[in-house]
Amino acid sequence: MQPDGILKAFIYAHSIDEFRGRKKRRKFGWDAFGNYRCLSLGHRGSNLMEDSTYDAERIQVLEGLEAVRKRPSMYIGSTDFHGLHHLVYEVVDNSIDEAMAGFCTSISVVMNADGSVTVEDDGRGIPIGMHKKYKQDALELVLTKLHSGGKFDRKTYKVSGGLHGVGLSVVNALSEWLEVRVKRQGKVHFQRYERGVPASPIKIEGESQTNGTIVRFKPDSQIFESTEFNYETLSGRMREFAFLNKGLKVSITNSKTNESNTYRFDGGIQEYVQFINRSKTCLHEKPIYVNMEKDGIAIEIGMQYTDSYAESIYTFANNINTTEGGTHLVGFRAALTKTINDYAKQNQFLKGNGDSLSGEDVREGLTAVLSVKLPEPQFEGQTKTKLGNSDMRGIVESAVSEKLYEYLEENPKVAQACISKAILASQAREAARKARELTRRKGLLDVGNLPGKLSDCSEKDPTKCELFLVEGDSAGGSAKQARDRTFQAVLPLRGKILNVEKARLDRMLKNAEIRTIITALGTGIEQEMDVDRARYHRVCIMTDGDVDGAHIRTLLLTFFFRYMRPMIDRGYIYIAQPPLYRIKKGKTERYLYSDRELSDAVQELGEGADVQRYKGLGEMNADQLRVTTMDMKSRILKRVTVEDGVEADQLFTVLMGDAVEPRRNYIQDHAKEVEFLDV
Ligand code: 0RA
Repeated sequence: MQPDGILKAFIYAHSIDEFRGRKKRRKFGWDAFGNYRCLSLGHRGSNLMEDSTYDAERIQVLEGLEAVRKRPSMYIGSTDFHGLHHLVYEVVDNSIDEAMAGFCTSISVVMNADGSVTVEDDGRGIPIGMHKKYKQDALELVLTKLHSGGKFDRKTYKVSGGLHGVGLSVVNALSEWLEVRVKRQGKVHFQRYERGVPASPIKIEGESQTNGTIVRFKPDSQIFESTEFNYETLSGRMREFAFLNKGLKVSITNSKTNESNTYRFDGGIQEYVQFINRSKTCLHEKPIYVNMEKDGIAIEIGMQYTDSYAESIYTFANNINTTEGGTHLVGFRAALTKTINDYAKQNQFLKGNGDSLSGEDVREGLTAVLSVKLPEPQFEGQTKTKLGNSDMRGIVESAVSEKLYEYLEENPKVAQACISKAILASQAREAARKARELTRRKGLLDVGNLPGKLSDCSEKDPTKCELFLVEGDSAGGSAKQARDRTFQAVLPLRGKILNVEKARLDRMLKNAEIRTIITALGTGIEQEMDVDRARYHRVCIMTDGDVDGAHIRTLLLTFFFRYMRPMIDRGYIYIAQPPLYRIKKGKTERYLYSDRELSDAVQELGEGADVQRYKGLGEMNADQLRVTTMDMKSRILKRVTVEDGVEADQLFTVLMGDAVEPRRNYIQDHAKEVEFLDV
């Protein structure tokens, strides 16, 4: 999974269609437990026999772990990059729980040279000692029995739990080996597991005055597509954990490269908001901050207005990023709209009696982070990232209303700045509404009235349809010839599209290229957008491999990120991968998609091979474009996903916004990766 070009580390593009040469051959057969499974994942029988308490309970445990190994995706979502990193989050989650319960102040994560990861905390340590009911040591139970973590009544609610909340046993089952050290009762207890099965009894390794848990595990290469951890990814998540858990120290180290970071934020979410806004121009210096606990529910909110046009609201429930929103977000929005309107009316900011500011108006330019912690979170929605607990709406709404009104009254200057901005937003929205009405009247947002430039496909089922957004009329022409017209549509884009980071909606809707894209997609825009009306479930951005191409791609991604985010979240946006080189020797001809492929091919074909570098799509004829970039059988498409919404938001602001200084700094910092960025 290679991060894509300039969006490296923030928006990852994942290959679909095929994983070249990645397919693993596995042998399947019947195992000792009567399961049909991959035989190469076998247990070491001797481990089992060593222990005499090989009773029914134990068989159950093993069957539980077998189930995990057979269908890992059911427990950790996938066995790709995400699933792999999920293992670390799962272990850290347990330490975070210990921190939430008030017993742990520091967590450290180390990527070891042997590919394993060590997570250490200074909590109470996993309980040691025979468990009466299960007739097994508590430590072994936590590590081998599914969901056993919750079986010991840990007083507080399980706060984090991870997206899948599956516990240490799942990590254990999916690790080639796992070693746990528990510092408790003055001793260091040690046990090793192999593929979830104890490889030793619990031993006392030494003495310790302090308490804590150390888990070291090596992900199983028989399970995961790749077992290489990414430092940036882990580091970003650890930073998020630290922001969301005020005062907790979280450190991360890559022992291969000696990179290291230690995060600790005593300001919690207030600092998080400042961090997100660090390269934006803010309307007030300090974020408005709410931090309260009531009836076992914790609410922490930070909010700060900036001069930008986008709203950036991030919500979390029990440390999980609720990207689909939910009741807490609904409550927050309701409180914001109502409170700002109340204050504005009370202080004669709004003239007419019927005048009021809409939700969009009061959220323009707002950066907010909302974090709730509650006993039994219900996660709903397509990706289980929507909070469902209905009482959260009222709780958040009243908390925010009260604190926000208080804040506005105490800070009249800030209040005035925010409300003036909302009024401007309201006026712009009115202009946009008029523009939209105009466009609607002309039928431009109407699917029945598709732009002439669009060469549509004949298929009508959106799940099968693809739209190629192609840079330039000439490449557009080749793409039209190269496509399969039954399901592939082509829309050539002339020149640069508008930078939406610097324009409000009304100006955006006056831009011909943007309008054409909206019409072709059929979704509408912003609050009127309905992703279910998308006419294509694959929208492929196809630009030249030069500076201009990279710029146009970024402009398009900015547009989708800011105004059609659901298209990205649903996985409908892709980046076409035209080849970078063609190598030819005699009758052998090959297209190469990376410098690595090129050097491999040069080695293989030896002297006298002729290499051509493609700078633009225009250098390929229609046949070449088909084979290399458009034909399902031979192309590679990369799906655009937002790995980290906060980082992506920041990146778009930096790259496409007004401020020159942060952009220059970013480009200097990332000079090596940013091959094609013009300043
Ligand atoms: C169950 C019960 C208790 C603590 C833990 C589990 C625990 C698990 C992990 C995993 C990583 N770090 C951990 N720290 C604690 C409570 C034990 C007690 O009451 O003393």
